[in-house]
Amino acid sequence: MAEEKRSEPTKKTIDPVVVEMLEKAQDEGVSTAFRRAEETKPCPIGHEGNCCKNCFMGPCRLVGKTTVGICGATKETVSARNLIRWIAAGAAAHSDHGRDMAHTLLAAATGEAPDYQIKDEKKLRAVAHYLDVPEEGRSKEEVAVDVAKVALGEFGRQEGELLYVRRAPAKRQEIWRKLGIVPRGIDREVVETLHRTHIGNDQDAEHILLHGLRNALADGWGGSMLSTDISDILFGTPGPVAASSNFGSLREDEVNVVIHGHEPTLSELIVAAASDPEIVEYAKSKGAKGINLSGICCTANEILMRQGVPLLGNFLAQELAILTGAIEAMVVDIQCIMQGIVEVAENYHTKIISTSPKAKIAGATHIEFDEHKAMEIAKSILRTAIDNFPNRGEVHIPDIQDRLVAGFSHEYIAYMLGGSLRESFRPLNDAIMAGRIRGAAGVVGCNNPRVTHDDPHLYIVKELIKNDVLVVTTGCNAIACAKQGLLTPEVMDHCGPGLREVCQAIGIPPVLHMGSCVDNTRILTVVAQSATEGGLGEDISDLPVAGFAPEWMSEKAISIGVYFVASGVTTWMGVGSPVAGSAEVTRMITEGWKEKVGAAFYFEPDHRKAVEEALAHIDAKRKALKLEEYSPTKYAQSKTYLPGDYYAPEKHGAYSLK
Ligand code: XCC
Ligand code: SF4
Repeated sequence: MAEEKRSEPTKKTIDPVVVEMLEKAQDEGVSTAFRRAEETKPCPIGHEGNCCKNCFMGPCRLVGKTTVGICGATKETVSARNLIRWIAAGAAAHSDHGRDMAHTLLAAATGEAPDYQIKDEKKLRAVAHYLDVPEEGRSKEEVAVDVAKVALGEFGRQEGELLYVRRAPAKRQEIWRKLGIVPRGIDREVVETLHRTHIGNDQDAEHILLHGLRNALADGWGGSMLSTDISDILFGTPGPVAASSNFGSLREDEVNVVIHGHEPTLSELIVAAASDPEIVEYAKSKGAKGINLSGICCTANEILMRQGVPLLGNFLAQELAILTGAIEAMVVDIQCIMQGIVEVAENYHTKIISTSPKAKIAGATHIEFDEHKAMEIAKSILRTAIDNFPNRGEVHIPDIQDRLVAGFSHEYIAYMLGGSLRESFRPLNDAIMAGRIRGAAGVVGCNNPRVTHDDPHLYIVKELIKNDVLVVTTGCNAIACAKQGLLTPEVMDHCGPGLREVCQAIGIPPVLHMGSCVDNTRILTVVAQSATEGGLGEDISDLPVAGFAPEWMSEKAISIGVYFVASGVTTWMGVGSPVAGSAEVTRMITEGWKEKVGAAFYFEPDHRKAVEEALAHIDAKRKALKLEEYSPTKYAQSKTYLPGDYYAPEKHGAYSLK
């Protein structure tokens, strides 16, 4: 090992915990994604979208003198096809998750899954209205059965329009109808993408990309939105909750169970089971003080928002968490689970427990989840973790944690703005119109070891709030923000004066944690309601807003980015461009989509430039609306900020925060 070249962790991340753990990984010769990213350079041909492997005459690499594939497909065709296949995969992942939520709702409502209840009846009845399900005078179970069935029908719908399309502003719907990109059925659009991109089919890049927009809309205004809604019905619509983040949330004297993946279905029950007296007693019988839960990726965001369970870390922390030697079990469900965790876990006592019938990992322990016996399975998972506690070796837990406030559903934001009697987005629109808030931005998405971990995420969020732009965040960006204290009241000090004043008056932080990746649809709802509230034009594309995915890597991130754009929000993706090989496709998704749907899809690896461009974009939108020109010195020069204005952990109860 001594011969091996050491890399400098401080160049790989801005998170001190990650630095500490990367040092440990090097000391112990454990391979992580950070190291593998150093060793495995991206294939330059595929990186730019110039490789087609859609048939076995190829794969065709369109580089140098080769400008077309064996079948004659051009760079434009290949590049566009590759991009929309990513959309299909991303939309499929989100939507299949949504489908499972609908199945769980149906099973809960018919009594077949007795461990689940309808926790949020108000939300159920609201969703029933969107889905044309009669609800007056009917029991919540009756309504839920129909809501679940209609939701499931949306996946298999063959004709017409997805019902949720009507939740978009009228003008937006018109744009979609004129272009012929209103999604007809969730599954149908995914299948059609695969069909169109099969050899010898759709070979007009512009036409291919149009369907890409439709497929992404089927995710945003279909599968993902249903997923968020049904999760809220089953587990409650989130409201503010205080918790902690980072590896300091692990406990040396307790059984540490880490929940990782995307679905709340099982993890909600693990949270409940962890405080079951019988389970706690069992943990004590093995020498532990109790059970300590924490989460990674979006399962973490889900159970943070509703249960206050601490966020351990984001995507790139999954392998490093195991290196602490303190984790008895990492329970994974679906999506963003690196196969690498199994190999890392072989060096420690940690058990990787896979649970989804859709996702087994070679070498992991599989305890398959079944919603009909959910609690029983949750308990058996916890017992397996407890049994593993005596096998612990040396433990190294970095002593760093931060506090956070999360749980800003769009319902809660509306309530917060107007109170329970007149929930509305009026005050937000007014603040933007007056220039107190310059605009708003959604900053979301993954980690990618091709860039300095968390650096683009944090830079962009900090720059935006400094410039009076309100930030909403989800996914791994939300976790990055949490770990660096950006979801705390102190962050008010980094805000522009106007934004600070508004946040104090309403009692919100300037960076609002809105949930998991599927919850990006909460952002769609906010922009849709803001656009229809009045004063800021008539359509989402009129709003002074922007989207960012600074460290994206997943196909889901592409689908999210494209449904933002298709909905009218110009979006900046970081890292690099998967269509760089085709100037023509690059033009089509920027200038071309701006003409078609009123928003552009940019890939900008320089995050400083991305923020500058987005601020200019926000100002241009303000100007088009004839709003007052934004001035950073106009408001709130008296510095009246009272720390702790909105932060009241004793009111919301913090899970395991000691
Ligand atoms: Fe996965 Fe949702 Fe990306 Fe994080 S952000 S790496 S997709 S966990 Ni959605
Ligand atoms: Fe090559 Fe065409 Fe086959 Fe793609 S579809 S691999 S470009 S021959």
